Amino acid sequence: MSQELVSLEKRGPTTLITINRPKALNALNQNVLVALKEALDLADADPSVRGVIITGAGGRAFVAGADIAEMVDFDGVSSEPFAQAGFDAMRAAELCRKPVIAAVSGFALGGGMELALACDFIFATPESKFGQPEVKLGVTPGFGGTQRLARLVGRNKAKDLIFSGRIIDTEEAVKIGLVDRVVHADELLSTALGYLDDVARMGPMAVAEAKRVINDGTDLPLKEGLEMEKEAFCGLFDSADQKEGMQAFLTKRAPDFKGK
Ligand code: CO8
Repeated sequence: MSQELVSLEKRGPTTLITINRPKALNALNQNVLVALKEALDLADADPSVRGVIITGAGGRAFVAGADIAEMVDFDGVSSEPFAQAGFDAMRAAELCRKPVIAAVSGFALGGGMELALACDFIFATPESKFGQPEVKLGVTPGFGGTQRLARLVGRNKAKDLIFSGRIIDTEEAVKIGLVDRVVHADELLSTALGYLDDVARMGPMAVAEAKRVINDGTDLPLKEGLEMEKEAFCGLFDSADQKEGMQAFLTKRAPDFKGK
């Protein structure tokens, strides 16, 4: 993995993934996208990891978008591997069986906002800025913005942001349901780490299943989503974690979950 572009650090039960191109405001080029997917896959596969934070180096930007210098000469065919690398990296965040928080300090624009949208939560500072400015460059969002943004904030609000390409501040981003938590920049990481420390005390299989059923089930008709939930719920009764969690409650002690 290109350690210099994407760094990985273990902080207690959490993997901190930092996109590290601060001079280009952490713009996503193909190498960053590949390294990001690798980092997320590693975190997903490691049972000692119970949560993930993605952030950007330098404080000025989470990610200011896909790398415009790398894309400028693409045509319809040569753009495909880049689009696929973005698709794969964003899907890796979405499919990761641990909660993933985007810790956004500064700009989250274009592909940067799309990366944040693929995470489970967006924690931001009062100074963060969000937007899908792709139409200013003559393209649409290409890493999931039309789909994930519309599902999160509604079709018309997504159209407003995407058609106008306007940049919004954290206050508006909270109002439309894009940002989950606002904290001062110097407390951004510690707040995200603290949240994931709390989740790490829960049953990991239960958290993973809840994430999967919410992500996949809410795109289905209600009846099918409810069936999916029922299957996941019953399936967890075959786990040692369910026995441990319920026995711990009944014997008034803290559970010791093994993720099995
Ligand atoms: N790509 C490449 N370089 C970038 C990017 C970017 N997205 N954003 C910033 N940079 C670079 C600048 O070129 C500059 O480099 P240099 O110092 O060498 O000139 C450096 O970062 C600092 O940027 P600025 O000097 O522009 O800093 P400002 O504070 O003046 O402005 C902004 C900050 C407002 C964030 C400004 O940099 C900006 O508008 N950036 C571009 C934002 C944007 O349009 N993002 C969307 C990109 S398109 C996209 O993400 C599509 C995703 C799907 C792709 C699918 C592909 C098939």
